[in-house]
Amino acid sequence: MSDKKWWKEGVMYQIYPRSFQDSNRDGIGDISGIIQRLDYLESLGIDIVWLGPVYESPNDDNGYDISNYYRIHPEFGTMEDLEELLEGLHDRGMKLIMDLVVNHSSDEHKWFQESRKSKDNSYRDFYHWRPPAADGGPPYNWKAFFGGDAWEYDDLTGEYYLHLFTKKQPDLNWENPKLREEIYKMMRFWLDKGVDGFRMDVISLISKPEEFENIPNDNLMYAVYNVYANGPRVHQYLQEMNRKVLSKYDIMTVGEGPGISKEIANDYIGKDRNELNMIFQLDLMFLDNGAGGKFDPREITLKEFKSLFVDWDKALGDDGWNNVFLDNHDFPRMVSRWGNDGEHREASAKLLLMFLLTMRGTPCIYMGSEIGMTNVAFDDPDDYRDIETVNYFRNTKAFGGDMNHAMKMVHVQGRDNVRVPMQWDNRINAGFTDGEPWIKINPNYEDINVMSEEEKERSILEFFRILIQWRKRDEVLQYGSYKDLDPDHSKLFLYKRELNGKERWVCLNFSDEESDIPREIKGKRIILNNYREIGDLLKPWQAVLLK
Ligand code: ISL
Ligand code: CA
Repeated sequence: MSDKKWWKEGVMYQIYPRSFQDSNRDGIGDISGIIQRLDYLESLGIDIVWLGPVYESPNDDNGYDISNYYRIHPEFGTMEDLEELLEGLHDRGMKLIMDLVVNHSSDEHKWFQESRKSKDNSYRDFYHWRPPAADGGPPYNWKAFFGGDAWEYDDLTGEYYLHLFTKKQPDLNWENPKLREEIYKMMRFWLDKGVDGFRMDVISLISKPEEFENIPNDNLMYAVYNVYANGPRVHQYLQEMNRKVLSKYDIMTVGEGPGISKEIANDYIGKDRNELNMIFQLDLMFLDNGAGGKFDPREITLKEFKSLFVDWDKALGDDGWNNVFLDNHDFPRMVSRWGNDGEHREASAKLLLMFLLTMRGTPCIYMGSEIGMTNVAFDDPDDYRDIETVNYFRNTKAFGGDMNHAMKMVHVQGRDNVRVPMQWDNRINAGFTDGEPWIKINPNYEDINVMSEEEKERSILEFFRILIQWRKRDEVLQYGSYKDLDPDHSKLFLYKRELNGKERWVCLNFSDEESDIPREIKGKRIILNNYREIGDLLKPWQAVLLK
């Protein structure tokens, strides 16, 4: 059995601050808005809130471009608000994890402002600068995550700087010990305030190759897994960070890990590594990317989905610890992507929640999943806000691509699917704001909202609350071993959790069709079922937990 830790027993809940609750009618979610919803958060039974970035930022990438790590963006409130939120969560027995975005800063951060001034500025080496190629173009052929080149020319000094994300997100140079000390100092500032840990943005990318080289391939995922991630000194940096900062506090860390494969995951999170506690592995999120990237997706089968979880569980074993999630602020809504958000929305939303809360690993639920919120489909490109989507539309147009097709792809894959506001009730703007929201509301808010879920019997929300209570008082679900009982089945995900002779079975029908009841669960006692009963066949998206 894995060692006991509070962060293995807790349930995480992600808040995207811009879209949770507006409190001052400017149409932007803010910290005071979250404070107004503290009782709701408590009522869910969640333990750990992961708050997206609320630091000062020009918002090129909605706060993932930080211009001052010590200040709260005025649109989100003040430092006092943040302290009040922290206290409010602690009073209710919940913890707060902040987003730590230190692979890159904003180009408006004072470090970068200094760095670009001259080649001998004392901040020059806080970033990666290189002279142009012989033809004056970018020094290397690297591509950025959200389209275009990863090297940007700056005519102040006639050199290029590296940005793996937008050009307003220059990559920090971790080789520089002065930079590292600045980061550690900033981390201590937040930990000393009492925050309970960090979700570390793209932490797998902080160490760059010793020698930059061209990439023999223009597939972004190839670059991520083979060049951008897991650089030669990433473990040295994380061990140093752990020794100098993390180990001094009772906190948890989860590193976002694009490019970390299961074979090397325990190098980051293994017990004796003294680096991180968990990673968010992105293999599943990237699995459907086709040759043209995320906007060129392919179908994936349930078998692939299952084996990914099974293989990761096996690879981490009792040395590492998984984090289990099916969506976040970067990927489509889980019920739209992995379930059926039409006819079987309620059943499939419940099934996916049961999956999250019965797997081995700390579950992380994205806000709105507890009420089965779905993807959104705006008709007008101007209704989209996310820089990745905006760039994609722009590039499609520039290269004479099919805009209708692009729109369809955005409806399926775009990040704004999950960034539209939380749906609280059926009043105008879904109870999110009394002003003009920064992005349109999903028109289905009249049917899908917290208030109507609270009023309904056997709602998704009620199911979620019951599941959480089970998870929290059941050691078998927390620490028990995990075994897939029928890896080849094309519709069912059937697994067993086991601890000290106690067993739990989870039977999930991941399909729009009925399915046979597996013999393994016959005669077992039902703990929780997303249908009223269990007949001779499993219903579409039926989910049953048994003992
Ligand atoms: O969003 C993605 C694909 O559409 C991912 O590839 C994403 O870029 C990757 O998971 C890293 O994400 C994190 O860092 C980005 C930021 O835009 C994301 O919101 C954040 O979660 C840069 O900071
Ligand atoms: Ca506001």
